[in-house]
Amino acid sequence: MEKYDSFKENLKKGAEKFLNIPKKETIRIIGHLDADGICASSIIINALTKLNRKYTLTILPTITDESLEQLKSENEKYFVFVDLGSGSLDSIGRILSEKNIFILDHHHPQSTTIYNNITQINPHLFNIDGSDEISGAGVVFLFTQELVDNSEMSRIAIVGAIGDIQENNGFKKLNSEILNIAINKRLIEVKKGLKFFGVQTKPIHKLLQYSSEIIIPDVTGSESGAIKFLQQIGINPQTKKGWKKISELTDDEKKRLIAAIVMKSNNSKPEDIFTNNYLLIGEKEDSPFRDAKEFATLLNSCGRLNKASIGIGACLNDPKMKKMAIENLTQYRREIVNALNWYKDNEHSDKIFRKKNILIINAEEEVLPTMIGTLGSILSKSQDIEKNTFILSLARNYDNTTKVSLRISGKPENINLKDVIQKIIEESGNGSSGGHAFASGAVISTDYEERFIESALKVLSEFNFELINDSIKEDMNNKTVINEQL
Ligand SMILES: [Mn+2]
Repeated sequence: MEKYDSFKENLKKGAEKFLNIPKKETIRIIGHLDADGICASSIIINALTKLNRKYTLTILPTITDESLEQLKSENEKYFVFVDLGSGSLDSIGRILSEKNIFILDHHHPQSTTIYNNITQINPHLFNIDGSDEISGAGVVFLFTQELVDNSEMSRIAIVGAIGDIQENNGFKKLNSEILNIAINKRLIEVKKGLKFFGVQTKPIHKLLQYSSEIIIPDVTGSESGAIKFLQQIGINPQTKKGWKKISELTDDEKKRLIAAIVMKSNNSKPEDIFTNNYLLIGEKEDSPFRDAKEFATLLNSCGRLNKASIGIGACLNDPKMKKMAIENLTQYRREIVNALNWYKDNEHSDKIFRKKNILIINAEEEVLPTMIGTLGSILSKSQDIEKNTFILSLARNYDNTTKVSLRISGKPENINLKDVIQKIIEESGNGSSGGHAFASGAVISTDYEERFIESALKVLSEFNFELINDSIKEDMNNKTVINEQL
């Protein structure tokens, strides 16, 4: 049987099993705290509501033994992990051995061990690459379609895939099947547009100024340059009400803008300038819910500020929650500024340690644990940090654990940050890791901070960058754009 048929067969079987859960049981959903995880959670909630099932939901940044011990002590017997779980398969199998578990995930399974109490639905088990063919939200969507008609959530599955950076000039097989459902149901329309982030919501001159994709000499990075550029091509950057957005241009003005960008930018290929925009039908032109990319960013910011429930409400199309999600974005931007200010103020204190190729930041309680990865990502792209510098940052959670994140500047090839952090964990003897090649993280016990930092210094000092090919991978560069362009 073809691998896709086998996967779908598996979805069907899993769904049959799921429907056998007695109606009186409350289903415990555990979702991942990122845009994809929030989408995945809302998709299953939508289906369970239709099926008249009772559920409770918890959103976790990562699975730890402590969180599993907590779940073990709870009364519920039926658990569904969405967009996480496979990476902790053995811990779940060991600690939750008395529970009935469903794992709907697209991350690499930790092992090939079969647990009788675990039904795992994961494309990797069928040789389908979950890193770019389907997201957690996509897996959950296809699963729920076997339970009940949940097709209105296809648009949210696309937001999830975009949140996990699975779009690259279109989608691959399974994601594109889901997109077709959304297009046929008139939920999403795909339009070619300029490769700017925030096309729907930001003024044109700001798009030009802050673009990291379309580079125009004297315009990119300069507000006055961007304004002048618009004036030179006969576009007044202002309206009576304020700064003009792309949606306010006439067709003729749009053509002139595109022609001028094509002529003056440093990008030679059209695919460097244009991108697919996935637009949610029914959302207003200037709404952050209109473009799936902006929607995903909004969900990320909800997760980072521990307000995943607002994001879930937004995915379920609750108008009040959608309004709160937008307000949350303002708060999120403020937190980014706070984190950067803390860094600047403490650059020369003993909380920040710098040596060649290594920057270690221990923010302790000064930066939100959910923001520490964002701080690392922003620093990894900053001019002040030398190329090939590992940025290891730590901030404390409230439960005597510490969140660690690892980034690297200059995006060298052949370095997998998930492997690197795993090595540090093994060296220090404490913690569990997550993430991927270009952004990884861990949760450790706060008592181990010092030992972890020592181990990190040992592991990170062993890298010889002269031997590492540092040519920049185009797609890797694109992957971080979404979260940080705020
Ligand atoms: Mn995911």
